[in-house]
Amino acid sequence: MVRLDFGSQQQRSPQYLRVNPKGRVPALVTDRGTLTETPAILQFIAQSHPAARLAPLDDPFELARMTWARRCTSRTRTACAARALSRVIAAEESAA
Ligand SMILES: N[C@@H](CCC(=O)N[C@@H](CS)C(=O)NCC(=O)O)C(=O)O
Repeated sequence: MVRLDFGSQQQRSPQYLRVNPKGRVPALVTDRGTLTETPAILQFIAQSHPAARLAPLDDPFELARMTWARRCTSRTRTACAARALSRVIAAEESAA
């Protein structure tokens, strides 16, 4: 995980703009490409780690409802992504 310092505008640095040309966080670099929108990142994490039970993957309606709710709560999305990622990292570290 890489933390950016907004105070020094690191989100606009040439290095970060190569990761996310929009200059916004979060961004998740995966083996298949980079995701730059929080709902997509959350869904990717949840589907990549089903055992962590981060989303109702077995209920298409509930998953759709949750995805829409995430889009509507713009201020909390980044915090949700960080929390979900932390849970996955913690679970993987304790399994290692
Ligand atoms: N549509 C993006 C929005 C992300 C976003 O606005 N992130 C804010 C932080 S909460 C940001 O990076 N701001 C930096 C800036 O505006 O310079 C998403 O859903 O992830």
